Amino acid sequence: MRIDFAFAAKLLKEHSQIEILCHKSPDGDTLGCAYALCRALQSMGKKAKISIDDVIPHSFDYMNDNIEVQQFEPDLIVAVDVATFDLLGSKEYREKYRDRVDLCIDHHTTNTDFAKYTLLETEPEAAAAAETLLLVLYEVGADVDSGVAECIYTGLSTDTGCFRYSNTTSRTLRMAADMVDKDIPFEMVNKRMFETRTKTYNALETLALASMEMHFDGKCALITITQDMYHKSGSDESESHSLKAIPRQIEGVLAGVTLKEDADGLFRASVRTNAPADACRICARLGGGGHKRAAGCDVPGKTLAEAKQAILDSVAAELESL
Ligand SMILES: [Mn+2]
Repeated sequence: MRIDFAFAAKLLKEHSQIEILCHKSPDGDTLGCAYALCRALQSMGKKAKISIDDVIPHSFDYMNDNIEVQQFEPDLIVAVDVATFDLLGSKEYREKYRDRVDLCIDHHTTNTDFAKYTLLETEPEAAAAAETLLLVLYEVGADVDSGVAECIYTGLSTDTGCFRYSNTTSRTLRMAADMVDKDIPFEMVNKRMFETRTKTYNALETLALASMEMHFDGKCALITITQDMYHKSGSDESESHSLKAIPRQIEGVLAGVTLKEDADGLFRASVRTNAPADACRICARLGGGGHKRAAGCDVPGKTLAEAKQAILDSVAAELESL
C-alpha cells in the first residue's frame, strides 16, 4: 500500500526496535539512507540496526562512526532504496524477510510494492532515496545533526554522480546545501566517493577498459568484467560499481553497457544511457528495471558470448525505436 510522509513518520514514531535493510551490491544511497536513519533513530533513544547481505566497501566506513551495535528482535522492518524483494540478497537471506518488510522508502519507478507500506517518490521527484528519507526525518522531527547530514549527503551525491547527472534537481541541490550547512566534511566524502581509487580498482579498470567494444555505429559501448579479471587484478565485485559509468562517457554513445559475470557464472548488465535512450526500457526487455538513465538486469546466456548477444539485442531494439 502506498503511503504519504505523515504515515511513514507515524510508523517510525510508534515503533522502538527498528531493523533497516539495504539492497545487495550496496551503493552510497542505500547505505547513506540506512546509516542516516539508524543514527537518527538511535539518537531518539530507539533501538536500530542495519542488516545487509553483502560486504560494505571500506570507502563507506566513515558513516559507521559512533553507531552503536545493538542486538534485538525488531518490531518494525524498514527497507531503504530497495526496489524489489530479490534485491535484498541471496535466496536464503531474503527468505527471513518474506512478507515481513513493513515499510519501504524508495525512489525507483520499478518498485514492486513488496513491503506492507511503501513511501515512493519517483524521478524526477527524487534523484536519490536519501531525498525522500530526509523529508521523512523532518516529518518525524528527528535531529538532522552533522552525522546524519553526512550520510544524507553521501546518498544525494552518489546517486547524482556528484550532482552532474540529469536526475539532479534544484531540490537535490537545496538539500545538499542544507546538509553542507551542518558542517559536514563534504570534501572528504567527495574525495572518497569520486576521486580516491585503490590499486586493485585501478588494475581492474585497466582490464575493463581493454575489454571495451563499440557497437551500432558507436552508439553503444560495452565493457565486460569477468571473475578472471577480479583474480588478475586482486579486486572484487565490491570495487566494480564505478566502472559502470565509463561506457557512457564516450562521445556519441547513447547506451553504455557493463556486463558482469558473477561468482556463479551468471551475467548481469548495468546500463547507463544518454538522452533519448532509455536504460529502464533496455533492461525491462530482459526482466530488469531501474531509472531512465541507469538501470540493470540479469542477462540470459550460459556463455559470455550469449549474454553479450542478449543485451546487445535489447540495446538494438531501443536504438531502433528512437
Ligand atoms: Mn538510489
